[in-house]
Amino acid sequence: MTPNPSQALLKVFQLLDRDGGGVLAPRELHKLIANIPNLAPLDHMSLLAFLYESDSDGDGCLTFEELRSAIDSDRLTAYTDE
Ligand SMILES: [Ca+2]
Repeated sequence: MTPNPSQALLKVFQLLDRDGGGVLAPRELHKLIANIPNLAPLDHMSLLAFLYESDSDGDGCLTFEELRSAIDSDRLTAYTDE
């Protein structure tokens, strides 16, 4: 059985969202990306660019929905693919 990537992502998201605020700050996002299997680590500038592009409400943090739609649209792999 293949785990649902969305479920796995939600699990990591909740682990890292320590205050339960429902959003990830850039530092937390960095840890999350480091925990996604088969994904190359993202350097800081790429991470910030990804965050900026994915942050649809512009609050500087990513909600799970913002993150999931970014990953669903393969925007993240565009940053990690060489
Ligand atoms: Ca946001």
